Amino acid sequence: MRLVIVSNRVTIPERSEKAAAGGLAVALREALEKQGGLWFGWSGNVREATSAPNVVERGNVTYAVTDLTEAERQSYYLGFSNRALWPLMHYRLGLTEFSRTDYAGYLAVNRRFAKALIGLLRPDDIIWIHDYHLIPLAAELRRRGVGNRIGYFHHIPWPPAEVFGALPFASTLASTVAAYDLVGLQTQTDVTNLMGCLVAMCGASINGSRLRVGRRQTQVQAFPIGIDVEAFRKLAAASVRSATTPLKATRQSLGERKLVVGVDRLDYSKGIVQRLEAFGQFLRSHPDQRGRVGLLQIAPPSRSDVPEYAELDRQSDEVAGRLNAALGEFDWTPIRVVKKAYSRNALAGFYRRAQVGLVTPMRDGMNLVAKEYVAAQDPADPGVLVLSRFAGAAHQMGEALIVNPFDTHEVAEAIRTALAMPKSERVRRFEKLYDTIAATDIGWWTRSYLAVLSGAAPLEPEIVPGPDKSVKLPQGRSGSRKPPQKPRSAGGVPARKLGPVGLRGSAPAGPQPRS
Ligand code: ADQ
Repeated sequence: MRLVIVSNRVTIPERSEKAAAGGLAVALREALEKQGGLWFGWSGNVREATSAPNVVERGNVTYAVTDLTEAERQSYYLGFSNRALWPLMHYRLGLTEFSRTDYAGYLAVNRRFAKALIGLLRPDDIIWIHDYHLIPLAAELRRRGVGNRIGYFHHIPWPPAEVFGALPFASTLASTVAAYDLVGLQTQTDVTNLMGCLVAMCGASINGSRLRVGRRQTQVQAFPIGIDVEAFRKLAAASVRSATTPLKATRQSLGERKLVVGVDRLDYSKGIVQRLEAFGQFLRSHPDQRGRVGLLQIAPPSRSDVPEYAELDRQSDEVAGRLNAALGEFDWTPIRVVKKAYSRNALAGFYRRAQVGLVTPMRDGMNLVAKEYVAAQDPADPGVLVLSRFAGAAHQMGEALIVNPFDTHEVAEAIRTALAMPKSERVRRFEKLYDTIAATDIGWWTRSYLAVLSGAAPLEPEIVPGPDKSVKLPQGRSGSRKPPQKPRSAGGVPARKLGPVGLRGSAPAGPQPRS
């Protein structure tokens, strides 16, 4: 059975390039390499006219990429995907810009992708489609007679029907989800919301985790995405010894001062401006802390062509400048905002050096930074994670300090609590968090999803528990620092039923572009 992955953006690796550690792209590439496969999507290039996909072989993986025209990029990518679906799915109706032209462009690109993909498919392929750019792709494939198993993973939140229903043509778009055999979401809340949309808008009926719309039956389950915990742990440990990473320079420039770190794409969903304000509030409420701790916010710009992102760029500069002017001293700058991407080695070093990881999105599908921060800590003297309750990660990571990012005072007090937390308490929380993320790492995620999609694993309605309960872990895998004491019931598909997907190597520089 060949695996076919479809995602908005596809980067063809150089011939000599080894798999880099960490990201989703790497985990997917390894899954493809393991069983042989095809990766299809947008090349990232824009051309005046599009032609047949460019097909490139790398080992047993075939990459097939197609360009977009400028009109397609505007309507499908910048318009409907990033100005309508992205804010809508993040519960930001005020920022949602709908245009019929963009929607038509979105559907047309999905149709074009379906036509191009069909020419490359084999009868026994299983097809795994990723993210909100491509929701109607399976429906387009089915219309053209494709009967293969097709799965979809939605990386961002799915909002309740009252929010999703504000989108013109919401029910048409929602109904296309029924063309999939398996729909994966990050949390049980997202599962409930998607099911609610399909019931309210398409008359779906639900039986456990199965959803029926007309004659089609779809399995809808939560698969919380993870990171390559072991690789990240090693990178962070190595960063301490390295004489060249930015960590050394950070050490020199900070001296004995404590560090709070935030790492995000510059995106309004990540709550960066609110976080800066909360740090300012913390320094105002606790003047004894001035000069003793600094915030490093790493935030490379993304989607700068979208006006809301350009505005956020300006706003974050303005807020950081205002707070630094009001609270700084001649020898201490409270907030440093660095708008560039770093290598994973450097990020791991920053996480390791920081006493507090501040991960406070207003809404987030999962948030991998929360997991990276924990993976990078020194087990003997770990830092504290402050985590938004609106990140999918909060469903698994209850031992973090969970905050409401809309409440500046609460976040400010959590920073204070984190900085003052005794070591025994920090170690206790860290150990639980680490065990959770190690047991549900990126290899677990890929295996679990593909086992259900391919029909090798039983469909399990309770694959992941609901909000605010800590996740039930599957039996430990080699990445786990401390294997669970007792065998626990599956937080997903039992590990023994899943084929191994090893992850190794070192890491891509910079964030993966949101595909
Ligand atoms: P994103 O919105 O991109 O992903 P996130 O999960 O935080 O958000 O992943 C960002 C990645 O980019 C992390 O691996 C991080 O290390 C990296 N990164 C961020 N800033 C960086 C910098 N300055 N330099 C280098 N790397 C940087 C979407 C959803 C999330 C979901 C993921 C995966 O929005 O909710 O967790 O997909 O499903």
